[in-house]
Amino acid sequence: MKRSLKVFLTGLILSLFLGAPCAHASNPFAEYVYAADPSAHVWNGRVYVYASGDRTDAQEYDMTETRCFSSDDLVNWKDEGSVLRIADIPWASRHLWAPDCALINGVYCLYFPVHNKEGAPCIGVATSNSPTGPFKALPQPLSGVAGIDPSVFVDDDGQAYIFWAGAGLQGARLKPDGLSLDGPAQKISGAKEFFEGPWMFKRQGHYYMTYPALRPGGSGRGGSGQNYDYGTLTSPLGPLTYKGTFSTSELGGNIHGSQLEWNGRWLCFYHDYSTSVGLKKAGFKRALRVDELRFAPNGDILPLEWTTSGPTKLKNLNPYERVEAECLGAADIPEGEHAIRVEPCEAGGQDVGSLGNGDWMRYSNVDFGAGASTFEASVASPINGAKLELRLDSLTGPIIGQCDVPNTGGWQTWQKTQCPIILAKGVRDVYVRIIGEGTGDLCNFDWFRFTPRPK
Ligand code: FUB
Repeated sequence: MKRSLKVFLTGLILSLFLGAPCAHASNPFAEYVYAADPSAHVWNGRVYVYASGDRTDAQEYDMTETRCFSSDDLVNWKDEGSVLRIADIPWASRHLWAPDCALINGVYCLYFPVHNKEGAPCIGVATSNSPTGPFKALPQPLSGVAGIDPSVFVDDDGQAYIFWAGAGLQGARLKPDGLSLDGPAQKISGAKEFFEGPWMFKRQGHYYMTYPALRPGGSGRGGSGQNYDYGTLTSPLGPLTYKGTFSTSELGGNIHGSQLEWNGRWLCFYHDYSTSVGLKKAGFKRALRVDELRFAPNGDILPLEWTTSGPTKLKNLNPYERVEAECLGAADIPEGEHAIRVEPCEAGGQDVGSLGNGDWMRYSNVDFGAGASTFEASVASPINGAKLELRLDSLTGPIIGQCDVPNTGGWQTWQKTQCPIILAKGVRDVYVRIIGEGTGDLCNFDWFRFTPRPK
């Protein structure tokens, strides 16, 4: 046998039986859906990202829903669905834009900009006792605020501040329940070329404010692009000392995001429109990204390095516990259109719907340990003959199982299906691909779980 063939076969056998390392890109994340303006917070060991729900048929910034995504590993992102819709805000008309959420006195307060029925830009609050809603909007917008892009910073002493883009960079204290201003709005001076999207964080006792800024000579929107600038402050309401630009909207359009520390690492969430490039109205169909944020020894923010791999994983995925189908490391986006749809599930939470022949989902860093023996999934379909095909590491990787999807009698009539599993050991990526006849929808998928091989 030739040496090269021997090396190849040895590699293949080792990867099949020992487990191959997984090194898959995760930027943009949740790339099967358009979303923008990510505001991130960590609560109870998960990061929650609140985002503008850009429309697939966007003509402008005509968003009608706020979306939420969460993760405990920074690789697999659970699509929590739509947590607020314009239709649920009695005084709103259009343009449900960049949101933020804060935990104030045990209540999750979602702050959102939207135009009122008279067309004026207002900021509203909706509350819930869960970070994923349902959120109920207060009957009136916040009084004393006119503008867009709210963000809320809660200081170490529990005092909450709200910032927004109005007549320049504005800020105010919030009352202890977070539901109204405690004092007048104040203009924060010093934010050179400020355009929108303010975000405050505190590091080593210093306050930082990041914001999308006008590029010299640019309009701040559209083709001219934006810079991502920042300054530091000695107290939340300023003044701000301008420090510079740490990133820029590489494709043009805008950039807007948030920064936080998690497990000793600083992260920057932001957006571009890399999943819609070449499509009509691409700049209104944006994609979520996250990368590590680094600082110089003197505290300056270093230029943000945009990566396709994203931050390193925090942990592996345990396949022996129930995994929600919408907890995705990646999914199919043929030619920029959306192949899969995450939708409310009548069995609770969300499911992945509209699955047709060839559609696929990836679950990353699945830790099979010594090996799995069976796969069980909850599926729904009014069609005969669909299957879930499971492969390791890529769409052409080894097949580890194939599960029939029974005709359950309806798109929301759920049944369990099971199949034996071979070759799944160690830490691997798992691709679930739908196989069946025709070009229409074949099945919906709610959750799955593997069973470990008996010792
Ligand atoms: O998402 C709509 C608008 O685009 C936001 O309010 C701005 O910050 C910009 O990202």
